[in-house]
Amino acid sequence: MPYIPERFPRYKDYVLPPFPSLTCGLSEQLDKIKNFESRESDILICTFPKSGTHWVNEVVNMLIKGSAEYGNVSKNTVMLEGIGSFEGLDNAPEKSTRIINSHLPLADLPEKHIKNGYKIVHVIRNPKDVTVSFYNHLCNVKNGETLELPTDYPISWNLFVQHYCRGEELYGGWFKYEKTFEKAKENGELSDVFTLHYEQLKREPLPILKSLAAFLCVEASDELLEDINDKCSFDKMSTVGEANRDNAAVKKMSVTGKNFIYRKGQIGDWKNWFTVAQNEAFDLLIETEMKDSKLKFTYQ
Ligand code: PPS
Repeated sequence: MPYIPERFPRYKDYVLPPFPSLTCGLSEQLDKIKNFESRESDILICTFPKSGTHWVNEVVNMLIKGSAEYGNVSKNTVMLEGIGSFEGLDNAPEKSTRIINSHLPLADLPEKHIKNGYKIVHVIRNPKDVTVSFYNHLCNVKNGETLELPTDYPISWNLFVQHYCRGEELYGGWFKYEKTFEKAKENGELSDVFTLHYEQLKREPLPILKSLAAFLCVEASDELLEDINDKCSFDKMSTVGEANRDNAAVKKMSVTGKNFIYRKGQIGDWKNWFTVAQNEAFDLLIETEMKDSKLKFTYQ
């Protein structure tokens, strides 16, 4: 049983989940993304999957609007690798701020956006919680018409945790993704980047929201920040917020018929999944992979 379903399409040295909305082949889609006509006012949210993209997407949208109202564009409809047609983005008024997102590795993001140093919001989450969240995501995607998973998927957690993050997995793996971003920031290849950690946003949301507003060059009163924080809390987003917008598409893909994106929204759920041996092996992997990195993570 392969760790990643064999039917997941391959691009260069990594695989992506199949996106039912695509109207062309994966490599054509990736070419479109590379050549995407970025604008100076665009905000690109870059995350490895399961790092809090939906959450930060909602926050950024509210900050740009200057109001704590849920919008009507869901994260998935502006995720570059899953977009069926770029027409909506191309036709957006010149003066509007387009907020887009992607889980693609840095090398495959829109060239113009990166070269011209347009704004990027980069979210990082500790790799243990990302692994658990990703595993649950895959387990919750049903076999069938939308994502063609083998019928006996998922594989066991034990197998998943051993293979996850090593090299050529989904989206190229967490380690490669985060190390590439870190290096590009150090080299000055990425200039206008706001990096935030999922755990920081969870623990001290208001100072992070304030700094994010400053980065986005928007005025935001303390009252607005508090409102945004409230509307973007896990409880609200999973009940009245984004979860509703995304419901039709996500529910269709879901084994349970529920929106599986909003699972627990906690720091440290990995402790309910990793055995002592799995955790030791994973710690060793982190130590080896991140030996040259200055990134620090919060695991609980
Ligand atoms: S995806 O599918 O890759 O776009 O998923 P992504 O949105 O990046 O990450 C999903 C995880 O983020 C949690 N989440 C939140 N945590 C805290 N607060 C808020 N508001 C919030 N919204 C989403 C979500 O529950 C997933 O994590 P897990 O650990 O699976 O619960």
